[in-house]
Amino acid sequence: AELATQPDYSPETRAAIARAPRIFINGRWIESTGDQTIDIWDPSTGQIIGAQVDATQVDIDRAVRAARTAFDDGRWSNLAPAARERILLRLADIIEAHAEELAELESVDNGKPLTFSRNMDLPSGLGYLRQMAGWASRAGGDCINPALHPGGLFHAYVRREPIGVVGQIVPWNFPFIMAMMKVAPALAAGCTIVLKPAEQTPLTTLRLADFLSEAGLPDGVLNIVTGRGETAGDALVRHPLVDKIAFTGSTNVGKIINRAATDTLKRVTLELGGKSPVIIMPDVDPATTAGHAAGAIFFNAGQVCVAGSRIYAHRDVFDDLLEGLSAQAKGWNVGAALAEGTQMGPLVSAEQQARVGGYIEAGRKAGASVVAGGHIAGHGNGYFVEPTVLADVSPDMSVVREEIFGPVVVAQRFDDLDQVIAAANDTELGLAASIWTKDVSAMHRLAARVKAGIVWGNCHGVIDPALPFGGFKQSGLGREGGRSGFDAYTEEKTVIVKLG
Ligand code: TXE
Repeated sequence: AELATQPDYSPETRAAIARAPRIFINGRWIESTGDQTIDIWDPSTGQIIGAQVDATQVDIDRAVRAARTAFDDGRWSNLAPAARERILLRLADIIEAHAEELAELESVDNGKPLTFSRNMDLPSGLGYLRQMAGWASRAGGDCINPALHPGGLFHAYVRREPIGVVGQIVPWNFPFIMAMMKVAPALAAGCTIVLKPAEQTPLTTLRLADFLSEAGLPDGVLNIVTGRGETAGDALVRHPLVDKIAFTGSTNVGKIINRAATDTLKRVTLELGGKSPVIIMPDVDPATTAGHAAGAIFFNAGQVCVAGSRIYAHRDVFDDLLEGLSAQAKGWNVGAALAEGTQMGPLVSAEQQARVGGYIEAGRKAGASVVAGGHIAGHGNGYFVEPTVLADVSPDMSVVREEIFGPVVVAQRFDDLDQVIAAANDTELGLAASIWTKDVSAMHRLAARVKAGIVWGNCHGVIDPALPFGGFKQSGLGREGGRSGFDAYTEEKTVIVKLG
């Protein structure tokens, strides 16, 4: 089928991409100390549409020093918590007033359908900001009675204090949400920030800088610097004045960052890759469940850390499920991000398209059957890959073991609970899983045995700012969201006072 082409951009998008490359430090747009830039492209067309700064080590140092000063002089951390809360809520309102503009910018930059940016990315990112704003004025520690001393001899309590300067490095699959998931709890806790968006998708993060002073955020509290991971990102991770690094991205880079942060024993939270199983029990309606399973993998063109990339369907429903799933794959409307009716856009980059194409090829060579899709679609030079379903796979194939991060799912059958649990857990990753059944006890038995940070029952991909989010095993370290997400930006301090 013909893929719909990209309509013209709005005047707001044209203005945002026409800007000269600048970084945002200490409340001001400034030029880089270097002269290197990185292209910005539209994945729906493959066209270069703008440029961003490729920050130097000196740029990173400036940004970190601005954040350090802003933290150390208490201009943010010493505000009344309710004042921080109000500023964050005001920021959310300002962003919301620009929601339509930001949604289009996100779609142009990342390639995701405009309806999704509008109805998912913007509301969800704002949800994190508003949720975490509330924690600012609800934080506190416990008052604990010492165990080895007579009552009344000591007064002991635990304070929670902001960690300090935080370096935050985000990926390109949900640029706005990821930025909010990181910025919101850090600001609520009283930390100051150097935020680096992914080089593929800097646009909404840069636009955010324009709203900060209007919201009342003091200068230097949130600094935004663009640049390459291996240089700018690495300089941030190694900087001795940074107290914590929060990262979302690939498992490989997560390990590199964790090692680099060890030199100064920075606090580290990592949200890394996944290979999440979708377990389908024999009592479901296969046609309906096939639709849900398709959503679990093809949403955002499969560029989702919790994508349901391994389907395990019970033998009784496997054939019908596979048939329904391939009908879904063939029926999804693939096209340009801004085109009417697009359900799945392009992948973010030529690199990602080639990587996903390579996995499909490797699967084919290893003997997998391509039941639907399987092609890279070259239309209009956008980075499209067809929704793809692979069957007849074996557990050792790379398509079963590795995160593909594209619209590619492998479908396997199982006979009983023990077998499916063993298969589902046969991975070094452990981010998420979903279980589809009407059998309540099977649901909870499975939920307890799957090694994953999030387990969904009869749904997939539901993420909420009130709930912890993060991975077991090599899917990460620490949690974002909820109380644990806020606590991850604080240090505990125990105070013990002898009385009398
Ligand atoms: O990710 P990278 P890439 C997975 C997914 C995808 C693969 C590669 O499987 O196919 O990663 O994507 C910054 N020090 N995920 O290469 O490199 C970089 O600038 C400091 C899963 O794009 O991990 C960007 O801001 N920073 C994932 C961010 O890390 C470094 C989302 C992510 O880039 C750095 C994205 C370094 N040495 C990809 N190297 C998820 N969990 O959702 C890179 N960066």
